[in-house]
Amino acid sequence: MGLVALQGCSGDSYPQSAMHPSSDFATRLDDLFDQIFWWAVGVFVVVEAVLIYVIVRFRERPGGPRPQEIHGHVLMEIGWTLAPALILVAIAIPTIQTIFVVDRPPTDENALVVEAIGRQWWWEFRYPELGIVTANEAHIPVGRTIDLRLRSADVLHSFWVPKLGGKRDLVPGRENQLWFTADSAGVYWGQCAEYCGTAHAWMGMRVIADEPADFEAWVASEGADAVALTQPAERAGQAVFMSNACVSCHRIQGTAAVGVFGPDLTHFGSRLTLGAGVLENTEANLIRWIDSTQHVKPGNLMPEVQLSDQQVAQLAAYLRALR
Ligand code: HEC
Ligand SMILES: [Cu+2]
Repeated sequence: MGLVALQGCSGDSYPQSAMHPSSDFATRLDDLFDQIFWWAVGVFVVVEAVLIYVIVRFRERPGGPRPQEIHGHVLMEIGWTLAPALILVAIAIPTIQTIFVVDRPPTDENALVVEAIGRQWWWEFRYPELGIVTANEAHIPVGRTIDLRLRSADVLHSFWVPKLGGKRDLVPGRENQLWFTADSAGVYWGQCAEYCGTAHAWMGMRVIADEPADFEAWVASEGADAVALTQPAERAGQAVFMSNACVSCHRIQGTAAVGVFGPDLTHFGSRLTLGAGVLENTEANLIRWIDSTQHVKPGNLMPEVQLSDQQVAQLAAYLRALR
């Protein structure tokens, strides 16, 4: 689209830009934005052209006659009242149309229900039809309508994945809905867009749109229990996890860990990020997270548990094995 050409940027370098839409919803918003943008460009050009013309044409010249002073010009006043009013009507019509279109319930009977629950300061995703619970990264199939149910576990949050759709508030005590169909596979970045406390700026998410076959594979592995461990360090890490406070806040399906206060970690090792997008999910970053989570993401609701360096390394080996 036009603005992209002006900025000279590519879609990949701006993973969170509403100007590179990848869903029906986001495309409609982007089209609307384009229309308003070009109206604004037109107004700017006309106003500046008239202004420059008048400055040059009617400037005071040395020795020349003083410009004639006039008061009121009925035709011009009608003109500059009517023209903006008509432009506003021209903008209002597609705006209202877009509001109705994106608000219309999906016609796709095959729509996939995904519950997105905002929490201070991370996202929980549930797939009630598939029996899956995960955090911060939602996988969705390309080409199938996603019927998002938005809820909050505590305060106001707002769901916003600019390339797919949003913003829509998550309000405690009520359920909001949002629909979109992703049109191409990719990793789409999102962000909580309603101030929700200390770590609000660190409340990111990823929506990963998979081709249908990849999505099926993800469902099969994500719905299953945590994988069997192979390495001694992983087993040692599991023992550390189960004998410390971790177990009371996190759930790892198929183990004794059934906590629900923090993110579900059943398949944590297959996630791209940790801490709601704060860090890439690498071994070194995971060690930093466990060791000094309050330094990595100040104010977040996970406490720093006193552990030896060896225990932290074992925990990291264990959690990264959970694929
Ligand atoms: C009091 C509850 C609590 C305890 C105890 C706790 N956590 Fe957490 N944990 C959380 C919360 C809440 C988050 C989400 C933090 C955020 O992103 O804002 C979290 C996030 C995490 C994450 C990142 C998950 C993701 O997908 O981003 C990992 C990994 C983790 N915890 C591991 C551990 C380990 C290992 C222990 C034990 C040493 C532990 N936690 C103890 C509450 C807890
Ligand atoms: Cu939030």
